[in-house]
Amino acid sequence: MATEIIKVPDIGTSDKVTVVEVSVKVGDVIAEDDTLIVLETDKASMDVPAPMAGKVTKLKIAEGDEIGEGDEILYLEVESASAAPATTPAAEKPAEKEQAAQPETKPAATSSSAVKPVQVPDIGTSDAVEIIEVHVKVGDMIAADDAIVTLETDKASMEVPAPEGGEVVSVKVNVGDSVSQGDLLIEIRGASEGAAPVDEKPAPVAAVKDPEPEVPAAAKDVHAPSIVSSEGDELIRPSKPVHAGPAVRLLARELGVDLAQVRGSGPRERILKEDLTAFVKKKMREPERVSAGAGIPAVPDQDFSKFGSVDIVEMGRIQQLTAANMTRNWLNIPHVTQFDEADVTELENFRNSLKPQMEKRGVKISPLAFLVKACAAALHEFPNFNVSLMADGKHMVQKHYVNIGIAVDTPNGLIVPVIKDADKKSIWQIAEEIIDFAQRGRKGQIKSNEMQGGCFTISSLGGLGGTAFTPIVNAPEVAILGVSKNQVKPFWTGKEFVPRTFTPLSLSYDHRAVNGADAAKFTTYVCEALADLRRILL
Ligand code: CAO
Repeated sequence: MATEIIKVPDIGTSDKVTVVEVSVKVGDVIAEDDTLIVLETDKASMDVPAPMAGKVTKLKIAEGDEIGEGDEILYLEVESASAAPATTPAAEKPAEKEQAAQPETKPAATSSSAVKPVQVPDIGTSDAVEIIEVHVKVGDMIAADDAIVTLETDKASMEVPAPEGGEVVSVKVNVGDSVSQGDLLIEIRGASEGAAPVDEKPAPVAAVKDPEPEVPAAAKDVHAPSIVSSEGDELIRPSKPVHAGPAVRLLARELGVDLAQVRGSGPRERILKEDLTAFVKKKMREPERVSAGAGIPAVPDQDFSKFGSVDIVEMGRIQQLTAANMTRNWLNIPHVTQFDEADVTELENFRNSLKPQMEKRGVKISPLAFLVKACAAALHEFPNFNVSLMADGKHMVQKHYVNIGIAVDTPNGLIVPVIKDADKKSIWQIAEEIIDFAQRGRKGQIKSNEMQGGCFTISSLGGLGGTAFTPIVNAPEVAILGVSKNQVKPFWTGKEFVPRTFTPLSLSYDHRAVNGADAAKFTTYVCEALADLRRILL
């Protein structure tokens, strides 16, 4: 064991530069080329890579220090004193250059096995592609499938794996070289004579990238301090040490991304540019799902195919809009739901008595038409339900018209066409409009202007079932009435139980606009109006 003093290499300037990141700590076992520190001037940032592998025993600098060429960075405990001179700047010691200059038959090991060439395999293109990383050096013992080099086109980056294990006896390429199929990459001395012939080349492992602008070439050179312009960017530094090149660090700072949150897919978990873009894309999609900038973490996607057969089905346009609106309303509105039951025994008797006229007119009056009328009257009685809150939090709009939306279930999703001036319309007119909306709604024929201008919404599940539910307020309205299925129940008159028919009502309201006492008064009024329609005339 020997201790090497690692110093700041030639960084292309005689000025002092700032240490913006110390990427290692005492006790870390590092590999050659691991980033030790990141330096930054007001114009550029640069990685200083380790010139050799070893264990960090002492740190001589800290973040914020101003340092220059020749200053001590750290002490490294290395295997033997024959390691590269500690004062050799990393920039002047790109391992590949030395290796490329070495004779191919350099006796790097005692094995008598034959030396075999490893060439660029079929990479799916006849064009020359750039080497962005060389993962091996002379003397390395590598296993079959270990990455030798990483190639990069504008569409993909790919690792070329070793066809067999053995000792690297020469490296023929450097970072930045352009190579194509058949070019010699390295030579290895096979672990055994019986190993598979090296020309049986495994396919390169490709990672498809988005066709986005290339990072500066300097950023790809991981062996020398790389300098890229960072003029004008906001200084956002990783919250913990990460492996990433200067171009990726620069881009992260420009985008305001903490690289510590990005998972690196490169060698030794090095963060590549595509890792950063994938991270940003994912983050950009998240706010759409939470709406209104609520900052609530999105529910992450899962691979459900692990549990059984699945299909990915695109949601329809109406379904997507409904989802966005429901989320917005649910997150923005403090909801409270008031429950009540309306005794509709007499009303149902009256409605049934109208059946001959319904047949004659060809218009069926469902209980919903009476509910619309009762709610229209209630909005007159309680105008504080006929408002919309303004975004400034200081004003509200008081409406002097009564338009009532009806939630209609259609094959494409939920729509809410509006009965305009419901307070001025007869039960027959309201019933006709409901039937028309239901029929045209299911054919997708409701126009968008027919779904605008509502003051209050009724969502009736009375034809379907249920005893109560909590509807979501249809903003900018401040209340919605949920209607469930009529039930015949025993009612105590004071002397005896008699069967009566009740409609369950669920009034959800925006508690910023309406208080609980008003809600109780509102539902009580609706119940009384349904129990005796003459009240509406008062
Ligand atoms: N109790 C018992 N029966 C009821 C009832 C109630 N509260 N309300 C309606 N019914 C009956 C009707 O009288 C009709 O009976 P007949 O077939 O014997 O005549 C039957 O239920 C079906 O009514 P309908 O649904 O055709 O008519 P409607 O006027 O009650 O409702 C419409 C029309 C368009 C609102 C409705 O079809 C619909 O789409 N409802 C779904 C609304 C929805 O999805 N809401 C949830 C939104 S998410 O909050």
